[in-house]
Amino acid sequence: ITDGPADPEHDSTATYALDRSYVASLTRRVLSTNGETHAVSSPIGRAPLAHIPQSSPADVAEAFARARRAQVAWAATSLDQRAAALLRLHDLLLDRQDELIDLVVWESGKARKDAYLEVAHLALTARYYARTAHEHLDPHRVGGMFPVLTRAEVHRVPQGVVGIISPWNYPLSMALCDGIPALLAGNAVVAKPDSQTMLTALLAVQLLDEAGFPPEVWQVVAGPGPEIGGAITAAADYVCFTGSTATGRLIARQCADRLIGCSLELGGKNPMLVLRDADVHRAAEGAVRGVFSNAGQLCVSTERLFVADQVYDRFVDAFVSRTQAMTLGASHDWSVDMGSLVSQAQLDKVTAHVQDAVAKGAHVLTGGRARPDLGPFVHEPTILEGVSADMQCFGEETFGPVVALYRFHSEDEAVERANDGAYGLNASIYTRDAARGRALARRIRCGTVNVNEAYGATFGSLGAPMGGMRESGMGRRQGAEGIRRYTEAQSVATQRLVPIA
Ligand code: TXE
Repeated sequence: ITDGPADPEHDSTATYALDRSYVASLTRRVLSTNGETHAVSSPIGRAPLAHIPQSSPADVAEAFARARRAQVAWAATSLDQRAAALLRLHDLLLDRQDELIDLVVWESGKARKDAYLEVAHLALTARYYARTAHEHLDPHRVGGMFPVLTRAEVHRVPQGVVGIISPWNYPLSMALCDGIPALLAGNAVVAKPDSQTMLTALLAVQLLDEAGFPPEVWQVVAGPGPEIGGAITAAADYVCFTGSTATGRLIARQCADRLIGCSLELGGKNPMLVLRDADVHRAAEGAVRGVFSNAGQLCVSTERLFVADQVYDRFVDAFVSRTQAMTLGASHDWSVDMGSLVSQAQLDKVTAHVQDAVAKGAHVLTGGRARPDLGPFVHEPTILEGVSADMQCFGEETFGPVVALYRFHSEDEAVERANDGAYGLNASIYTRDAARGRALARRIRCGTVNVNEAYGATFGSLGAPMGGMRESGMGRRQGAEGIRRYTEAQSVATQRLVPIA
């Protein structure tokens, strides 16, 4: 495997050429008047991709003014009309998947298989919300203390204009998955996708336009987080943020000052528990997906693996051999199992965590090195043993293809260690006794717990809310919570005109 020709205009392994007119057709959707641009290059051979127009704080204000005007008419359309547009978006996503996957791979360097999962996740999200819109949003009658005298009903009123600040790790699904329910609920959106992955986000917006959403209800701004993100939190009626815990905390403070709501999907240090009765091969297969999908740049990915004493050696053999069989690379080839990290910054963080652990006595069972021969930011899938509390990767999120293995002797001990630390996003449990797994799940303080799957269950059921406890954030995407957060409850009570005695 090599990192390919790395020429976005002429790469024969990609389906679409990123020529100038193609890039220009995407970037014109950014609201930018100051003439400034930001150069973006690909993790695949550092190929130059595009110059993205940058927005100023005044552009952000203008984006909000336009969105606010458009939102009124949008909220007056029927829920069925908005749901129909979502179903058209679903079809467009599937029709244009090769093009979308190409862009995701160019911008993020991830494996093509991982990029495909983004398309699937987003299309399913669009369909799920289109089909459940009435269930989540229809007004409903409530019984009052004196129902004979009072008719009380609860309506779901849109927040107004929602600011969405999204990261680079899932350029396509993060670009729209939080915005889809916001639009469906009658809001307009001002979105700031991450600078590294703007082209994918802009192609997604082009599909929104083609699906029939009025362009003015989805404004796109671009620029550095503190300046442009700050202008968003200063003007939005509600903010949805996905990113680091440090930035999430900052945004929460800004929103608190303005008394507006926000949802924050932040970091994790997600545990997996392999119980003594687990099918070790299934658990090892799940661990490969849970740890190395998207090269570990996934909020719900497994970074701590607790294995029962009785199956430890068998599990480790199976996990290490499966890991060593993975095909690495930074290219458009479908054969790549684990792709590149997104940037030098991510590679530096992963390398620092591994080197720090090794310097303090951890043992590398497999991996451990960057692979510049395969791509500038490729890092081997890495399994560590002997990680202790003085090492960075013990409690800090690595957000890369690195996992620490620990042995446990009792389930109480495993639960206690899984709950240790600041985060509470996702956990997984492997056992042949599903009922025992579910009972154990209830003792783990994470927003999602998967039994016999590393992270997939909540994605399989988009009706299940997904998000973090403690420093992993607040609020939920998916399910009823994922759409009702974009509304305010309004109660309307009507007194019946009975004669007053
Ligand atoms: O995050 P930031 P970075 C974690 C992961 C990663 C680390 C750093 O551990 O290694 O964070 O990544 C915007 N106001 N996650 O530096 O800074 C910024 O432009 C408003 C986990 O990318 O949080 C970008 O679009 N916005 C995570 C987004 O926030 C601001 C996904 C994320 O940037 C801002 C990504 C500000 N003051 C990183 N500062 C997950 N939960 O999946 C920055 N931004």
